[in-house]
Amino acid sequence: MTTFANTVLDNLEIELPSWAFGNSGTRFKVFGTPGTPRDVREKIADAAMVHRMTGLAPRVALHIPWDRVDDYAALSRYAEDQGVALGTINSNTFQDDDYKFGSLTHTDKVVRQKAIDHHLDCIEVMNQTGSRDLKVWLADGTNYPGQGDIRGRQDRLAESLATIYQHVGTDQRLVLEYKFFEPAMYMTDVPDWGTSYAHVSALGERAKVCLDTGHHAPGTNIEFIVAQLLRLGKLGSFDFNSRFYADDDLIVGAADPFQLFRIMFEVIRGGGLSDDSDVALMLDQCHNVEAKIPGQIRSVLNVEEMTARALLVDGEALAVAQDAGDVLGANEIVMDAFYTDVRPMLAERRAERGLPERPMIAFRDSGYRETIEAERAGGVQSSWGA
Ligand code: PSV
Ligand code: MN
Repeated sequence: MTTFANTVLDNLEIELPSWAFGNSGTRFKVFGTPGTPRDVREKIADAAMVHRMTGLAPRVALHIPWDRVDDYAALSRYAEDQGVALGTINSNTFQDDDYKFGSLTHTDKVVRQKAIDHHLDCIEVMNQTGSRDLKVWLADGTNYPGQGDIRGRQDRLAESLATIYQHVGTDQRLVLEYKFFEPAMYMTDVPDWGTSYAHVSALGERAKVCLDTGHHAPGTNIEFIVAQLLRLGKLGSFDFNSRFYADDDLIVGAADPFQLFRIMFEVIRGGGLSDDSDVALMLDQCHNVEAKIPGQIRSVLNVEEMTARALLVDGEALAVAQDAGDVLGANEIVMDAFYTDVRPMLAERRAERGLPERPMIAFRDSGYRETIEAERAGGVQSSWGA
């Protein structure tokens, strides 16, 4: 590993979503799992275990109201005692009857104000937890042509976001996530990076785009979007996951590790992992049938592995081949890096840093799973939505 590669890997931090530790599923079935957290503290404890095993996941993102508590300062202290910090605060305007026809875009001023107030509450939570980022994802959109006035909805969205942004502190940021479908099926109000970019650019410096890897049409060149947003200084954060058909929220890098490699290559190329970068890497995943804690460990390891492989690309040789019009030569340089097995090197690196060489095995042998299964008997298991 070069010194540059080591520095980049040292800068790698992947934030975990609290909701990954709760039960989740599809509209067909949510399976319960022994040991599932019953509250946000137990979710944080599980996230801290992922960090102890990997050294890669020092923060936990919360979703409000799923993770609502009376005392956020106390929750922060609890997280600190566990060895992690609280991270991004995700707003939620998609599970309330009032938002059936929209939230920040709603035609009714009263509903719009309710959605704005929810975001102001989230900022208040951030003030208490010391979180930097407010992540906004909206379920707003329409199902049928003519159902809503596309342009009017954009205008109301811009106005609502501007009101929220006025309350974002000088050390805080607003990141606006896009998604091209679901739950609205004809049109969503923030469908793509361009729309998110237009809105955050109008807001100001501390507003950026959140790129969820699962929110693109099949065949979309996501690494292009990464390169462009970094170039424009507007890539705020990632929600990492992987998908086959829809927003499947599967383990990042599971379906297409090569895509993750290509994304990480552009992140590094654009300075997204340099010392002064403010790009946040976060997972946004659910584990429907696999064990949750190892699911998260696997996920952060996948990001680490593809980052390490991307760092093996010989940048100088690549530039020479590109400039010479050596199409296949350039491609081979990239593929050589992708096909290199970095796992032994990363295991060695972990050992040097006092971390388990093989985190998946270390977790299995730790007894943590057996302990939480025994301890977390009774109560109501958390699930997506609580
Ligand atoms: C929407 O599909 C999304 O990606 C947003 O980030 C939500 O906050 C999250 O999923 C909930 O899982
Ligand atoms: Mn997301």
